[in-house]
Amino acid sequence: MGNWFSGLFSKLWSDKEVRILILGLDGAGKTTILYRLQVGEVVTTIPTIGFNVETVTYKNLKFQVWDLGGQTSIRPYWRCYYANTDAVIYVVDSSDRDRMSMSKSELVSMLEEDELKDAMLLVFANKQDMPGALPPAQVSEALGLSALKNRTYSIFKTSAVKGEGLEEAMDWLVNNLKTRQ
Ligand code: G3D
Ligand code: MG
Repeated sequence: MGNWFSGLFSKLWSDKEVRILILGLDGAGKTTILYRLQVGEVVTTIPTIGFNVETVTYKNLKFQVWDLGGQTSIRPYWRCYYANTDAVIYVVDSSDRDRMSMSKSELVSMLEEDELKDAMLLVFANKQDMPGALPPAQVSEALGLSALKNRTYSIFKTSAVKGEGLEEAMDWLVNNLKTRQ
């Protein structure tokens, strides 16, 4: 259990479950981030072929992770996980310019889900350590974040492998979750 994480999230410890989804295209850095949080054992389940869900539960916090993109046939299964979601952490590989538009369309269609209409959005412009990584302002523009309506959101630059930017981002998340509890 990372010290910074437990300190940060101690504000949220109550009886109410807090559900956070970590989503994005494959290779964006989601699993790396999940391990970086050091919240406990990562459990992988496979509800259907080609769809792995990684789950970490710590006290009343539940993080669930899977890859967006790819086969449309498995999309209906994602819906089972959307209910009662408090926040979505959307992870983007800032150096993957070729798939930025795919990342945008996956984000847009995910946010159209009715079950996610009240979920706040935290975007990680990840892999900032890579040469040619787009800065967060450009990632924000590529994802069309300024067009979002009725959505509490923010974007942070991160490097999951270096562990940079995660605390600042999670701090924003906790403070916003706290105001809603
Ligand atoms: P995913 O779970 O979103 O599919 P992963 O992504 O967490 O498995 O990460 C995919 C690859 O990107 C991994 O490399 C991982 O180490 C790397 N990665 C994740 N975050 C960063 C980052 O911030 N910077 C850099 N440079 N690399 C990152 P491998 O080589 O194991 O496939
Ligand atoms: Mg993964």
